[in-house]
Amino acid sequence: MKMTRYFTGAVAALAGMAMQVQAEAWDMPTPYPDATFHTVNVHEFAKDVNEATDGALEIKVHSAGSLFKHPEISKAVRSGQVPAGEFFLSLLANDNPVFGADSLPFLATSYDQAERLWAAQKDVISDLLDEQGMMVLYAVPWPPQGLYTTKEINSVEDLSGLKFRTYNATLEEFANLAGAAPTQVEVPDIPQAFSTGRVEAMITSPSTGANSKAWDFLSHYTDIQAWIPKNVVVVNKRAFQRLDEGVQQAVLDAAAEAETRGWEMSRAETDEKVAILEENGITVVEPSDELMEGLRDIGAQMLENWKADAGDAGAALLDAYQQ
Ligand code: PCA
Repeated sequence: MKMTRYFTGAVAALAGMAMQVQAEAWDMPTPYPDATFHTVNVHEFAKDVNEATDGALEIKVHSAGSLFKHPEISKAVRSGQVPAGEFFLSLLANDNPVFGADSLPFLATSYDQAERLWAAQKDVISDLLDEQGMMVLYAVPWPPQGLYTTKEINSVEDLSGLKFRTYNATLEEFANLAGAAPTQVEVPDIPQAFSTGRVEAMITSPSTGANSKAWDFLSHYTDIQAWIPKNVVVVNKRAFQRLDEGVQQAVLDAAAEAETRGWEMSRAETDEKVAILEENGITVVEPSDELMEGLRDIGAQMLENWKADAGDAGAALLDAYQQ
């Protein structure tokens, strides 16, 4: 029995009784569909907590925005409407630009860089979320973001005028700078947005492209590996503090495991999902030098804009990251 990890002998028996009396169920909204590796990881996390606490805390995962729509999830946790939730970290960039650092083009494009960026972000983000009554449990990155289109793209000019699916403010800024027309679309709505012609291009991971069956509605994947954005899993602080100490520890332990497992899953996803795109007939393209130069120019401009917005906190974050 896993409980023996933190209780022994008679203490375990007593605590076990106490836990049964206080058994608690948590609703946990998440934004992405069940087949998404992040969601698989969250389910695993919930199962680990349930087992480690011998059922004292049962976390019920509500995936794909079914309980709260994605933009509402952080607010729901903040206000205590739900005790825990998962969301795309950079969605909070409107509160403070440091939340958006992982979505800046070409700042961190490899997993090693993404790890260093998260190490540099973690404390300031934890403090900011703490002020909002939330606590960070773990963060997991998506695979590097690539360009999906209905035609071959050789330069930034080729993106001009395209109806462009976006998922946060930074990507919207990117689309505008590329001369495209941004529209915010949540992952579960991607296939319909393409098939009805509402959008005709997007930047996202091989995971989201493959899970959305991108081959049904577009033809080209250009492997620009532009940034590695993260999801974060948070709890409401008061809800966490109400838990028995042993249960709190079990949640923290399961979260640490979920973070390690999630980063491994993400690394494994990249090649696996690109292969699936290819098998299903998508043309996978290495970006031309001209395209990359144009994209890097946009990235450089976005970094300048971000620095101006993010002030001292942003400068400190970049310093920590670049060390
Ligand atoms: N998939 C999510 C976020 C980043 C990613 O790879 C999306 O497309 O919204």
